[in-house]
Amino acid sequence: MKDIHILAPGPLMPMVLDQLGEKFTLHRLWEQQDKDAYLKSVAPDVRGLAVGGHVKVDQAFISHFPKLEMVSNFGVGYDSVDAKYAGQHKIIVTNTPDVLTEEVADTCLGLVLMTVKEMPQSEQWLRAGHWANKSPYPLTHTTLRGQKVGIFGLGRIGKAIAKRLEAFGVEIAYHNRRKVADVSYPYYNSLQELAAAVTMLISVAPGGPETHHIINADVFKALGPKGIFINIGRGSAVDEQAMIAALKNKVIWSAGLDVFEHEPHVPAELIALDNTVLLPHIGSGTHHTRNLMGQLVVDKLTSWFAGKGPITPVAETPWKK
Ligand code: NAP
Ligand code: 8YV
Repeated sequence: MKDIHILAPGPLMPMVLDQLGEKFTLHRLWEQQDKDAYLKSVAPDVRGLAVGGHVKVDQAFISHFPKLEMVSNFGVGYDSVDAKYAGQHKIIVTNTPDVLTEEVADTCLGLVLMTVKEMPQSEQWLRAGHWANKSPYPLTHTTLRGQKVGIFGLGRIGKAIAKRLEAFGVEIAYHNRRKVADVSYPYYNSLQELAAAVTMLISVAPGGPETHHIINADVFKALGPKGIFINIGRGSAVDEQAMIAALKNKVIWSAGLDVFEHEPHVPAELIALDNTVLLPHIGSGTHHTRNLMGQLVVDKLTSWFAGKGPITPVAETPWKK
């Protein structure tokens, strides 16, 4: 397959780059001095892209590659790829579903407990010497007992989160665009109705234009002053300024966030608040799971260019070779 040219616009895990380099002719755009000139010279031959979420694969970028057949995305979320445009041009987009589901659900439950039980704040209390010199850490106002949890985005990861939450004995409800056939949790027709009905809202929804700022001031108002907001999905789904205002003004009680609107930049105002728990997008961040994701990125390109068809094409590009 050495006659097939693959471009990696940005860095990827070494195990991905090593395998792609062995199988294909791999171009490492980010390592080039004059990236524009390099792109111009290799683009006519490029048939596959291997990308991570840090690279914007929009219409303008895709248009560089007249022979492009596949975009292999490292991550289940592919909001950085214009899959609709790719679909219109018969370019397959693939992502990395399933292999990260349980890992991300584990992280979410950690974030839920950290936020509800103020674990980072209480650990800080100990480290600062307050336990010995001042007093025990104050009792928390929130508890998982009696919570009703609303999941926005009950897909693969959302269901794995719900399964874990069931073990904690909390009530669960959800909102998606469509009702899920194989669950009995109460369904709410709109995000706002869900927020009004629950005490904790967990967002596991994808990014992209359809969900952009969908979690806004009205949703936080509906969630209410005892409400806890958890985001493990995408930061772009949240109006971050509205969230900061809601946290500052106690429109909601607290938030636990793994994702942000302009990653890796987290607003100083959010960092300054003591009713937030902030994680640096570590949802799938273990060697175990990232290796599985990386292998999928390689396997998808290999399968396609070996004439074996696409593995897990996304909804916008569902066809076979
Ligand atoms: P999935 O199985 O496709 O689930 C997404 C769910 O969101 C589906 O149930 C879908 O249902 C719902 N949804 C999509 N668009 C919606 C909209 N506009 N309004 C309401 N509901 C909507 O995907 P997944 O594997 O669970 O992954 C979910 C997301 O988690 C990813 O896209 C990614 O952004 C994020 N993620 C984050 C991390 C992390 O490290 N923090 C790691 C992995 C994934 P309907 O189609 O019926 O609406
Ligand atoms: C990725 C994620 O690790 O899969 C996703 O959608 O958000 C994470 O699992 C991240 O996109 C890689 O940078």
